Amino acid sequence: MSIVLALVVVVAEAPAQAQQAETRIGIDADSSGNTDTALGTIDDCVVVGEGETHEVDIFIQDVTNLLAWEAVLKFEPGVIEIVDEDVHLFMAANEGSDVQDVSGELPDTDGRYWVQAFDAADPVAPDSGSGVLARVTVKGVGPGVSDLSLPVSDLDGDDNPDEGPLLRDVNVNSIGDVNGDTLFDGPITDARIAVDASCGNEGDGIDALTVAVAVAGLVASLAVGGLAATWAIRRRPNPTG
Ligand SMILES: [Ca+2]
Ligand SMILES: [Ca+2]
Ligand SMILES: [Ca+2]
Repeated sequence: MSIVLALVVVVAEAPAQAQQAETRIGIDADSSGNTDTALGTIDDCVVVGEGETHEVDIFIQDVTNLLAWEAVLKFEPGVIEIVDEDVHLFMAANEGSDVQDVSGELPDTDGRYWVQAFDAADPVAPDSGSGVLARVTVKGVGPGVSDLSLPVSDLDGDDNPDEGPLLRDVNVNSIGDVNGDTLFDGPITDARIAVDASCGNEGDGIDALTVAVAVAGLVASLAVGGLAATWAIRRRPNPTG
């Protein structure tokens, strides 16, 4: 390799190192606008009706050579249920992929749904970049607001997390694991689904305004009513007259 060529290689690689961003995962409450390998607006809450189904996305950003992943999707079982999932999006986007879906509801654990997939392709077909790990169909089953999260949980109470998002790269290294317990330690974005209910703060503001207007209206009508009553009494003919 000539010195000039070597310099060109160094210069070309330096910015790529500097730009390597932290891998992030999360839930987009509304899948519209997302494609397999590109994300639109990440929505934190949607409103659906009881009996209505809706697609949310488990997304990933800035990953390198992802080959397998798993996460527990936590939700409020009285409000929504998980109907279906599709993991053949980001992981299946590159040529030669052979994505296997091993997701399912955890036994005897209301409100926890195991989403798990790996790319079994030979030769390997790992995926890099950003996109949709899984498109999950949820259904409204009762009024209320359900959190949708990908928690890191300590199930046996020994202060060490034993369940949570786990991402493996093509070399079987855990992606985004800082403390060495294999579980993902990077940023995780949660979402909410409101069934026949308001998404929260915004709605509460409107409700408070509605109440204030109603109270003002009541005060006004009482005042007008009071004036009318006073006027009627004054006009009443004098019984003695
Ligand atoms: Ca969205
Ligand atoms: Ca793949
Ligand atoms: Ca960890």
